[in-house]
Amino acid sequence: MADLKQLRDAVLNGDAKTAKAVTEAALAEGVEPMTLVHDAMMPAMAEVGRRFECEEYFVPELLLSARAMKAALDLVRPLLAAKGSQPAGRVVIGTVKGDLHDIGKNLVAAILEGAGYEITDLGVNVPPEQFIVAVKEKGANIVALSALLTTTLPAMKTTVDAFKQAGVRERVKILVGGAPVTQKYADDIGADGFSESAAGAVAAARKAVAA
Ligand code: B12
Repeated sequence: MADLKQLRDAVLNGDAKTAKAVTEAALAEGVEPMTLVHDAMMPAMAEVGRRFECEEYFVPELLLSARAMKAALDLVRPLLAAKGSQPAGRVVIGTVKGDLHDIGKNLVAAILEGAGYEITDLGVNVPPEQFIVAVKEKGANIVALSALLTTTLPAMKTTVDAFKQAGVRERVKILVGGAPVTQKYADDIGADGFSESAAGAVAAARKAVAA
């Protein structure tokens, strides 16, 4: 029987080896990949965040937990990928300039991929120009921006503005997300969509494209 608590504890304790082994075993037993993400990995990261906020955890613990989460997520991501040949849309995704957080962004990428979108993941600390070049190269119709720091939120606006200045703003729908991002902020900077969760990203993408 797959032990979701063991996976949750492994991420919480920064034990990448166990996180990977438990994920492998659970998938082999036929546990739904999204169950692992929603019922074990995300609650674990929420608890990591809580511990960090009340100074029970510090940056080294955060890094270890992030690494354990990534080890588990790497096994799940390919299984979320759609089997259809025609993509639902082409998405360029990245964490904005100055920001190194990528766990939420990776989840959003995995879930969009699972919904049939073709994903180009530019990684973290991505300057506006790099998003623009990738959109042109890939013929993308959606850009997804992630930010986790209040200090990097303005980089979302800078990125939206750079698309306008480059004359390619009309070509794409821009989605924004990350813990400090709100619907109001998304509206203020002229983004086309927002979701506070990875699960809501698919609906946000569909809504933005249909608008
Ligand atoms: C893990 C972590 C780290 C790790 C990151 C590892 C990694 N590979 O990502 C490390 C240790 C590197 C780190 C570093 C720092 N961190 Co940090 N970190 C966190 C922590 C604990 C968890 C973040 C996380 O992964 N959450 C889990 C994911 C699943 O949630 P999420 O990112 O919010 O994403 C979800 C949604 O927001 C949404 N979403 C996300 N992106 C997008 C995009 C789109 C388009 C859409 C639609 C949706 C969407 O979907 C996701 C899934 O549901 C948070 C605390 C917290 N409670 O959030 C602090 C936190 C974000 N960090 C913080 C800080 C201060 C830092 C540092 C400055 C610390 C330091 N003194 O060095 C550095 C900054 C480095 C940098 N330049 O970026 C602060 C930010 C405070 C603020 N208001 O700005 C937080 C809030 C902790 C705190 N309370 O102090 N951090």
